Amino acid sequence: MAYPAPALLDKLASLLGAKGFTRDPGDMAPWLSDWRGRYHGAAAAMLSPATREEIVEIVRLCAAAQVALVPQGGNSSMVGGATPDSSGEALIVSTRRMKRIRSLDAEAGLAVCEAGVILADLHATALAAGRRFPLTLGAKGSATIGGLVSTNAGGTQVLRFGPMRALVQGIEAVLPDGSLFEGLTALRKDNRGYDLRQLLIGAEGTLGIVTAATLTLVPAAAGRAVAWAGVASATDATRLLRHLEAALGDAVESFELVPKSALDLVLAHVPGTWAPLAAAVPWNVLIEAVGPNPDEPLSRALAIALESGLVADAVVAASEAQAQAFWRLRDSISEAEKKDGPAAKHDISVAVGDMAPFMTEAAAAVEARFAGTRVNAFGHLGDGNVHFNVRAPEGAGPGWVESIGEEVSAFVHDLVTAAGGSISAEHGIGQMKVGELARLGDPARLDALRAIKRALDPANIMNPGKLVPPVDPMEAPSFHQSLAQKGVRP
Ligand code: FAD
Ligand code: 2HG
Ligand code: ZN
Repeated sequence: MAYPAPALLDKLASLLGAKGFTRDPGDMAPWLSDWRGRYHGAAAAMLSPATREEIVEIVRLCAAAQVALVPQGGNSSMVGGATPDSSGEALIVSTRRMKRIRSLDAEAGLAVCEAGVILADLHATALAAGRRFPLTLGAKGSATIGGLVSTNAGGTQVLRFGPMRALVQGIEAVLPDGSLFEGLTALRKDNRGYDLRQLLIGAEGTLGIVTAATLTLVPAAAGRAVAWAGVASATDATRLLRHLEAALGDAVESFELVPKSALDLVLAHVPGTWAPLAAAVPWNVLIEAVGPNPDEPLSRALAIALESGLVADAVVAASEAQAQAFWRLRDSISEAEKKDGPAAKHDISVAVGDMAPFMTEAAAAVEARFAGTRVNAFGHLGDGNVHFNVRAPEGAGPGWVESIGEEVSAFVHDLVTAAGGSISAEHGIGQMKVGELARLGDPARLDALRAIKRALDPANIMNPGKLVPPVDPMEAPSFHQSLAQKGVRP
């Protein structure tokens, strides 16, 4: 990879104008570190194009000069996916000026959004048209359509509607040679060979820059009921989900697990929050059901669960404000955990029915092996995906994740792999897990990933160092390399 020559930077500056080009360290600083503050990079410049044509030109120029490009949306990646490396050779390509919803067809249930449209803005626009985009997550105020597509994001409505992959009908993207893939048409049937659209979903910016996407909208919910329930164990939480599904069918849209540890973190660090239940319970679940009048069947189903002893206590939100307060508790867990101190983060999945026993056994094993650590496992239990985060022992310094935390992660990932699960359920690989993917990935899958990357991006200009492990695992950043340097064999 080459450092961009002054002539190239001049060309880009005149192409993009003052609003679209900066090398100012102050302007660039917020975009050079990840949300969790674990990765810090450098860039030769930050480009903020306003149109897809400008992106085509940027990519053509940089492909010819073999200059690395790091696509960036809201920079809310949990795996350092949008943070450039420390060489300072790369150019950030931000979609922050591409915020237009090009069209919204309420009848057809389709919205064509530019890559920089912020998720919460799409929610609001769809709602005003009597529709909704059924994917949401805690970073909805900053995550963009381009970032969500490129990470195949999940969130808290996957239970019913699936992840981004299930909601993207078309994609427009600039490929690594600067050609424009115009695939926005929403075709229900299209068998012209390999599906480039699906290949770009979850590609984490390594196969091109998504400029727009055609997304599915569903009818706005007639009503919603949000409840908070306390249970004795994660196994009881899974039983409660099955009970609610039997009683309410697919009206159950969200079923989020919140352990006491996570609730305590939120109550301690997020002002204006309070516990929904009178007495503390070991595990909480946040439930959302939709339909014409979902309060009544949800309350009835919870009353049956209370009578049978499956649920210790439960409250159905009496107002929209209370419903939002419950969701705030759930959506603030990451922020509270970050304020509290270092944690080794693991976005894992196993088969839905295996998750409760896995969590219990894995938490005991981790806490026994690494004295003082505290497992904080929360999230999308109904999808078999929890964030199995391991908090550092009290008083541990900020370098804990880079030292012991990586050994903890190797330990957790080994357990997940042995259970037939995934080390990345929804956040992607980014730079955080490249080494672990190389260490634990199925060789056939890794070979195919590398072959696809080589075929579409032979010069490796698109988000280098992310997602695709190098052939020699010792070249992988972080994990494997640093563990090996420390003489640790995971
Ligand atoms: P960025 O962080 O900017 O980029 C993410 C990746 O996509 C990078 O690899 C980047 O290079 C690439 N990229 C960005 N834009 C483009 C583009 N236009 N073309 C090609 N590549 C591009 N994720 C979940 O799945 N579920 C959750 O529940 C969830 N909750 C979160 C809660 C919080 C508080 C935070 C901070 C994050 C959460 N995330 C979650 C992670 C993150 O928000 C999502 O992965 C989101 O999809 C990232 O969007 P972004 O616009 O911020 O992308
Ligand atoms: C969530 O579900 C996000 O809240 C973030 O995916 C998880 O902070 C995390 O580990
Ligand atoms: Zn999540």
